[in-house]
Amino acid sequence: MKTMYKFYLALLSIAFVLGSCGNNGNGNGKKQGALGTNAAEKVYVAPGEYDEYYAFLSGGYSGNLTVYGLPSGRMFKEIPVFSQFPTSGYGYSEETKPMLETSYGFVPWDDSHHPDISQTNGEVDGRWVFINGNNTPRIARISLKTFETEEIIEIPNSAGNHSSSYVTDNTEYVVAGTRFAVPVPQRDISISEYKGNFKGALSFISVDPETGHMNIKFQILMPGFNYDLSHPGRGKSHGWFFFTTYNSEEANSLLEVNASQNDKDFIAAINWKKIEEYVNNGGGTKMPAKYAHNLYDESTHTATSTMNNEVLVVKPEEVKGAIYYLPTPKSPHGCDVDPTGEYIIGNGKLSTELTAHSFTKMLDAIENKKFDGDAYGIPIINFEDVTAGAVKSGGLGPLHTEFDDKGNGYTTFFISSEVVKWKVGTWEVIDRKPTYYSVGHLMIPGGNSQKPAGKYLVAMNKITKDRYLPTGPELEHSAQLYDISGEKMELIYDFPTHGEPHYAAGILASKIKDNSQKIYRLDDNKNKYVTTSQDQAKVVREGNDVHVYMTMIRSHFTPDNIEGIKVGDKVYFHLTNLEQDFDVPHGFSMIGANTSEILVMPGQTKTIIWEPKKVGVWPFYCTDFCSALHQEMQGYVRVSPKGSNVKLSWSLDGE
Ligand code: RUQ
Ligand code: CUA
Repeated sequence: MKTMYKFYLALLSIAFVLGSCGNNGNGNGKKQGALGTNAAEKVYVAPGEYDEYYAFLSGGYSGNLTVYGLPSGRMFKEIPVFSQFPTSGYGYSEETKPMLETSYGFVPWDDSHHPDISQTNGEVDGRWVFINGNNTPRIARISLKTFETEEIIEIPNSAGNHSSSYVTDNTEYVVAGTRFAVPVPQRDISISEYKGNFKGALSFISVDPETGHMNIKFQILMPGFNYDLSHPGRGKSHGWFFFTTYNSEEANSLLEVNASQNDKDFIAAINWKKIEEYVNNGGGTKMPAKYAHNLYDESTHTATSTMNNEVLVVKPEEVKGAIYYLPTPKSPHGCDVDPTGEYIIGNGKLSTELTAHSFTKMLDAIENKKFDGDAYGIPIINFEDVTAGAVKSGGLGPLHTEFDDKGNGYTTFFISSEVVKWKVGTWEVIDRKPTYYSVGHLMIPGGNSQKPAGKYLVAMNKITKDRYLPTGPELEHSAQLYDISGEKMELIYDFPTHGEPHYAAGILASKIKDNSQKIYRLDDNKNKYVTTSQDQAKVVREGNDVHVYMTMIRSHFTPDNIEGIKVGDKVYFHLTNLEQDFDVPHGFSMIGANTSEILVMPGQTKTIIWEPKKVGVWPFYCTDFCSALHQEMQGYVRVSPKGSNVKLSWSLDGE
């Protein structure tokens, strides 16, 4: 077994060298592509025209989500999710700080991996996008009306929340699976007792069809393997969910060797409908678990964080006939289901082949008990009785697969740096195109649904090297856009991405565009500290706390002069932007404030705190160039010594 492993390693490194050399020709390949075809025309979106698709790329270690247009590759927005974000003040303003609360306290950073758009009847519907925080396990829901993070729920009993956050055909559930097995409940035990004692929790989070609100409906406590990626069954297999596993060896050290011993690991097939029925009838056990649930209320512009104290857990043996293991070669990474729901593709990352399991064969094998033993009581379906075939591509290191609308699959190969197109059902390879370099995920708009759009494919590459002008040792990752409308794929564009995009989700622009919110209506603003007109602006002292109810409109603040503030005070600036006009934010910046500035959208209220440290007269100003007289949008705060008797006073409009 060891020698087998060494053989793979050798194979991998040779291939990597070959791959790299082959690609080192720099711009040459690109020039041929661009000059040899009408590639430029295909990606050109003329000034004033719109892109055809939105693409939402995860930001990886930025913790955020970025929004691009396809085919232009133009970046429209970075949406802060699991990170404090200076550009908008998310996670800095008093209203949004609760979004980043967890059972570990305030955790203003994470590693975001897999965005997935909500679906109705197996089609992406453009209402929300979900994304996972990998490090401190969380799932976020982002509104595609406001493009703001509206909800974050922490996932207990989980670690390395990686096989997440994929949604079912009608967004009944968004799923989160643990990559690292951990003791459940967490306790002080020796790591060497891993085997048999650690568990892998798979969480099914229900989504309210109206509000989108998330709730952990149940967690399945699976054997302690590593649950790497997942995808829902769809169409005929709707009601099932599939998760790849590796480390079925349950090793706890030197995993690169010890977790590569078994020839096959598993795809876990979970009949969630069956388990849902079980818990709806009172099944499962409530166990104590602390996890935060953070919700942003659009009418108060304010988030709240609630700590939950228990979660419903289900052990596999409690629900007979709901969970099976499908043997899958060589530490599979991606777990992808074709648009019909018939085929479940395992991308064995130490393999050269892809394994296609058949849902129909799986049901038949279950019915006729074609099992090959079990793992901790979970039946293992006999390999021959569940596989439908293999894609023998000759590529190395398959990671992820997506599908088009014409019965083709597209798989990325990390080591041989390529995308391979193959036919679903016959498994023959149709085309292959190099990527530059080391491609991870790929995305076809609507890819995780019954209705993918077979026009563009975005390859998300891990290594950029010489694709762009150098920017020091660190380069942004590179995405590459392929036209997949024809028989052969055509590379038509390169564009840099921000952070490390893992997965992405794409959707026709027309499904989002007209629903996108333009302003917050002032008369709907229910923020506790809202000031709806300038004559209501005021300054209120409560002991050492001073509340400034301030308005902003082109091109002044009300009040713009405040006196009677003292060293040692805590000044709350409650800022309301009175504009009711699309795209006219105002910013607020106060010298010495440890949150530099805050951006307030039309009709919105936000609060920042300033603790004056020094006596003097200190200016503030608007940070967003909002009108010809933006530079005049400024004011002063007079700060007197502690104990001074300068009276609290402020200027109102026209006084
Ligand atoms: S992973 S490059 Cu975090 Cu989705 Cu496969
Ligand atoms: Cu308001 Cu600049």
